[in-house]
Amino acid sequence: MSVKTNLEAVAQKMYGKAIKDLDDSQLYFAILNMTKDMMENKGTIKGKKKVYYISAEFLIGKLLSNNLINLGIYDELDAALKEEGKELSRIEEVEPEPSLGNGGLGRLAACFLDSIASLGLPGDGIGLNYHFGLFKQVFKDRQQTAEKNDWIEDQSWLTKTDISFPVYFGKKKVMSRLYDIDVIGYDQGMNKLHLFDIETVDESIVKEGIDFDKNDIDKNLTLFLYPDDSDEAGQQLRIYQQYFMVCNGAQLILKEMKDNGYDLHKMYEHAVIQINDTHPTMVIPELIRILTEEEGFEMEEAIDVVSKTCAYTNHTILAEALEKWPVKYLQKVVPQLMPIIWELDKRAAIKYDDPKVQIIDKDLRVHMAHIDIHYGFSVNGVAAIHTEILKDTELNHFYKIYPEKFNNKTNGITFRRWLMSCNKELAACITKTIGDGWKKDADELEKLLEYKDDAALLSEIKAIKNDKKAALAAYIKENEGQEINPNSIYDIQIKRLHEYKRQQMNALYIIHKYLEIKEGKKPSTPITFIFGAKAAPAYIIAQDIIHLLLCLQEIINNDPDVKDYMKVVMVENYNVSYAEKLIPACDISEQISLASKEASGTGNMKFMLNGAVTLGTSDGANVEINELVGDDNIYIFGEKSEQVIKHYEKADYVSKDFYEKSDVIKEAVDFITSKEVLEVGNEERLTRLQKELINKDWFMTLLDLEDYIETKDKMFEDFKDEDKWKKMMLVNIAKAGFFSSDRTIAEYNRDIWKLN
Ligand code: 26V
Repeated sequence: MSVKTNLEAVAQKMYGKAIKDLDDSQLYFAILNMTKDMMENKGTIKGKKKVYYISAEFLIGKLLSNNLINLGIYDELDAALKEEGKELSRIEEVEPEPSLGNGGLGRLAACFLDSIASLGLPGDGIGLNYHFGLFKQVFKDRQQTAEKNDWIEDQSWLTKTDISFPVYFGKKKVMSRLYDIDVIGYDQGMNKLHLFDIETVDESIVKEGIDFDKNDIDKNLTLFLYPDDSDEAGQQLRIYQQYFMVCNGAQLILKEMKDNGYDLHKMYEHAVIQINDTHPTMVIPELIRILTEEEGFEMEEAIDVVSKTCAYTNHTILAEALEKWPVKYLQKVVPQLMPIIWELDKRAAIKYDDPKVQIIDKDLRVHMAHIDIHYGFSVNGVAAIHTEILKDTELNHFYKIYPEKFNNKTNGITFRRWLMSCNKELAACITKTIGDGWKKDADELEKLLEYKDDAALLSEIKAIKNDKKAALAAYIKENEGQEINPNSIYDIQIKRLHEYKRQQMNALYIIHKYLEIKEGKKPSTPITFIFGAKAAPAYIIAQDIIHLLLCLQEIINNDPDVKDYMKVVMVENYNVSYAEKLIPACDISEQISLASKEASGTGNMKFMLNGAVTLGTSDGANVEINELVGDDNIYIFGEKSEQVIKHYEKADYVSKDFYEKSDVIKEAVDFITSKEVLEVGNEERLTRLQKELINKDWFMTLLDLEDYIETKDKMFEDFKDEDKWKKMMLVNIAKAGFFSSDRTIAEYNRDIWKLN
């Protein structure tokens, strides 16, 4: 049956109408239902052993376009709708975006599910069904405010199952409910994303913005992703969420083992649990608890079986991001788990007396990562340099004990979403040139290198970029009310707002450029600086940086001397869907974290794949991008990670010295509290930010600022050399194959999961 016939039947059944008579919303729901049915018909991917990817975040984004592509029916449906006077890309806009993740970590989990299914491997996700996900960002008075993101509709990708488990918080019992989202592989069968909800959840307790009673666990448990955890109730709610996730996950996994008739004593032959950062770490003591208390295991064997089943991925070296829960909190929320955690601590302490590898420290805090490392069989970092830093410094004491557990898995991205879906024109151009083998074997993109001197192809790629830039300009006009020049250079930094990612350094460059233009030094090509970033509500300095960016946007875009040469746009509520519009339109990809701090980054890979050139530090996966494209096709600046680590060890970085020694730096930093900025901005915020930069600057912005300015100026110069730039674009696309998450997952499977 053709897709059109199928859709016509669904439309008749749901609305008693023909396709052409449906409004956009009805048509979306008709397509949703048809697609869900078609996915179901593909059948589940099966095998002797299955991976469970357990994660507090799955930043899946909208699913329609991706599912249609993976089913292989996108083009057919697009054509069928056109015959009825409908536009599929418009219908896609109707879908609400779930925001079940903060950033890279959650998006990685979503890319991984796509690749696991696309490689035909049996593997399910396990997580939570947050009703409002991460907050929706709304700017008011040039400041960030937070509202709830209501994404669940009566009909959605979620399917309610009949699976429900009891979960105990001490003596308090709650019931869960499992919702599933089908994950269809590219030209493959289907896996599942299992999202657990609490039966008694109550959306009506959310008041102003994202405010709600943090103590009312029965009602609030699955309302939000990582609510503000700056206070005690917030932190405890996070422990409630984590335990709820792993307790359900453990029950589901054990149920599947039993349903399949597998021997729990050999569970590791049929299941591998990949623990995504430390948020799901409690799955280890929870499984041990169930096996000993309910399945008749001796402690020794339970620990052995669980340790052979669990593997851990580390995603950061930032100390403040490594979870250490006070024993007191765990004792209150999950008292049944504490005896197990004490037991695990005792056994580790008997074997190793180094205080650095203890699970429970002298201040009675439980180091979650230490549980994973002692009681899992694999520990991996997410980019080569990150894994080396883990082995050499952060986790060196563990590396000495367990060298065989450590391995690297450089992150990747799914090309289905980040090229085939968000940049169909470039995907088609590539296919026309080298065939479509790259869709299943991303390394084939290297064939493009043969066309390095093919003027026609280079121009075509540039023309596609220009079309994407025009489309983005229109979208930004419509959504942000800002007018940008589609012929300007698009310089884009989109990622969570954090001081280590150094949006503030970019802001200082912008100030520098603004002051230059005011003095009459005008750039020959206009530049548009684009930002997208949410900041944690309790992260004050991050909020201050957003404020500065919005002030600069106001001042610069309205200054008649300047606005024809540069503009600044901070887009509101940056999310996956926005990324899909921004990335194909980008010329310069900003990846400027302080070296050693960004574990990998994955935006850097998405930009590269879409023909942007990276301006970055030697950090995370930038290092591997550099190795692949060579020094001529990337712009690297700044202090190297070894030096940065030494600065921290010696505590010898003094930002004030840099501020006082350099006129360029001083001028830019001083401008933050200039008359112009104070006229539109909030004095308290701006002064606080300026003081932070001069007196602390923990992430060494001023150390790298001059090198950044010089390198960025060079890049803008080089942009004028069209032939050179077009070649750099091509090399970046051609070398991006390594960053396909299909490669990453194949490596996880080869080295860790061993599924077939
Ligand atoms: C979490 C927190 C929480 C509290 C305060 C500050 C802070 C700073 C960073 C984090 C990040 C936690 C883990 C994480 O999201 N890591 C990201 O994982 C991505 C996927 O591996 C990787 O590409 C990013 O570089 C890494 O930051």
